[in-house]
Formats: sequence, structure tokens, C-alpha cells
Amino acid sequence: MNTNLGTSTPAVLPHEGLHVVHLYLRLDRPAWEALSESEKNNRKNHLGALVAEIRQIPRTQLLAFSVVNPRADLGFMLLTPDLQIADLCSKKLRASLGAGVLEHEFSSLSLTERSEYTTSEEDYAKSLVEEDSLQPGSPEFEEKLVEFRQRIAKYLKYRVEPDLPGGAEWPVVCFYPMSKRRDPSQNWYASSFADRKRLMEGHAKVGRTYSGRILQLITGCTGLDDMEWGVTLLAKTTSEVKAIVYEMRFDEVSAQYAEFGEFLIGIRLEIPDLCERLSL
Ligand code: FEC
Repeated sequence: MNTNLGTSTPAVLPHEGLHVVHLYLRLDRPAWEALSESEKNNRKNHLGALVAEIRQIPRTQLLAFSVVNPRADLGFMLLTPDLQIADLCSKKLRASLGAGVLEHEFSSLSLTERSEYTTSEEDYAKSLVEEDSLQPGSPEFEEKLVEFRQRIAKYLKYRVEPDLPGGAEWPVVCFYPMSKRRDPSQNWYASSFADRKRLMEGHAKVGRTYSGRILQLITGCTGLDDMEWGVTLLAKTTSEVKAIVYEMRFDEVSAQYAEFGEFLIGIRLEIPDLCERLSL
């Protein structure tokens, strides 16, 4: 099936990383029911072919899910380098089931990003001396530094060019937009880098206790969308999502500075199962 994903427009690429689109759609049941049975089948096949074709685009991932909150019926998370492709795929997905069948409910545009608060080699070396009493230059010190470099390279790669795992193992996808407060008495952006870094170290410490239970992807929206970040949490079950979001509320960064948009929970499904879930 020709889904016509080619584009002749010059690529719009970020300096590094990927564009990320979260797209939440609502099904217009009367518009769908107005289609003939053969047209319905054509449309479902078209959606399946389109998703498969998007997934073939280099450095591109597409997650599809049923949305449990009644605000939307289905959603997609698309990660791809070229903004032209991100735009084209978003529009094609919206139109995939026929004119007016999928209505836009909510979306977010962001970029994957590295963090300015990530532990530097200098920070780590300092902690080896001050907290672990290791001698700079000693074999143990050097061994720890080599381990650190490997770990951080893997982590940075994940933040900028993540390779998201499959939906069978990580079926739950939680998304919410987030900003940091800019009130005159509580302005994240007016506080010093040292204070922000200290606070973010506390945040990361809480976050790391969820290793293996939550896979978080924080993508930056400043200048691209209304809020400042998109928070995507992949989980094996909703209990882990509830637990991390609750625990983070007590962490100083979130307690003092976080502003949240709406929370959306999706269950990742392949297209035939998604169509069945939606009674298409
Ligand atoms: O100012 C900024 O740049 C902040 C960007 C930022 C936001 C944010 C929000 C959340 N995170 C959540 C979960 C985790 C888990 C881990 C984790 C670690 C970090 C690190 C940085 C960071 N997070 Fe974050 N988070 C932001 C940034 N977060 C920096 C430290 C690691 C690094 O150097 O990149 C542990 C990850 C791991 O090590 O495996 C889990 C959640 C939120 C939403 C906050 C809420 O209260 O709901 C959940 C914005």
C-alpha cells in the first residue's frame, strides 16, 4: 500500500537528538460508522501500513497506544530527527482512518536533550576523593573513572538518541507536560546553577531508586510548546507510575518548583489490537 511518506522538502534537523511528537486523538464514532465496510477495512489496513512504513524510517520510533483516560481514545509517540518527517507523519496518522474520523485532542512537540545537571567527570572524581577516600591516580580510582565514562556515555546516548523497548515488556506509557515555576518568590530560573545542580542531584537520587521499574524520557519543549518539558514514563504497571509521581511530589525540585499539565495513561498495542480495542 502506498502511504506516500516521501518528502522533497529540505530536512529541518536539530543540532543533535530527535524531535518528539506526542499525539492524542479522539475517534469520531459517527464519522467512522458512515464509512462502508470495505472502506473501513481499507482504512484499518492503511493505518497498519502507515505505522509499519514510519517504523522503517532511519532513527525513527513510533509507539501506538490506547488511551485509558476518557480525554482521548488513542495516541502515538513519534521520535524522529527531521521536523518535516515529524510533521508529515503526524498529519498522515491523523488522516489515516479517513476525513474527520480522528480528531486532535492534545499534542506536544519536544526535542530529546542532554541535561546540564548530569554528573561530570570532575564531579565524580571529587566524590571519589571526598566520599570514598580514594587517592587520585591510584589503580582503584582510575578503574572507577573508566567505569564512570562507560556508564555516562551509555546514559547520554539514551537521553539524546533513546532506543525505547517494546510494548510487551513495558506496556504502560504515562505522559504529562511539566514546567518549572517562575513566581517572584520561587523562580527556578533566577536561582544559581549551584543551587539547581544540588536540587537536581536529590531528584536524580530519588529517580534512580526506580531503576528497572520506570524508564523515563524527559524531552525539552521550551520555545516549541506551551510547557517546558514532556515527561514520558514507561512502566510495567500503573502502580510504579503512581509511586514515582507521588514520591517526586515530596522531592524539593517538584515540591517547590514543578507545574504540571494533564496526565495521560496509555496501553501500548499493535495496530490490529488497537483497532479491536476501539471497536473499529
Ligand atoms: O531543569 C531541568 O533540566 C530538569 C529536566 C528534568 C525534569 C525531570 C522530571 C522528572 N524526572 C523523573 C524521573 C526521573 C528518574 C531518574 C531521573 C533523573 C534525572 C536526572 C536529570 C533529570 N532527571 Fe528526572 N527530570 C529532569 C532531569 N528523573 C538531570 C539525572 C540523570 C541525568 O543526569 O540525566 C533516574 C534516571 C536514571 O538514572 O536511571 C526515574 C520524573 C519527573 C517528573 C517530575 C514529577 O514530579 O512528576 C518522574 C523536568
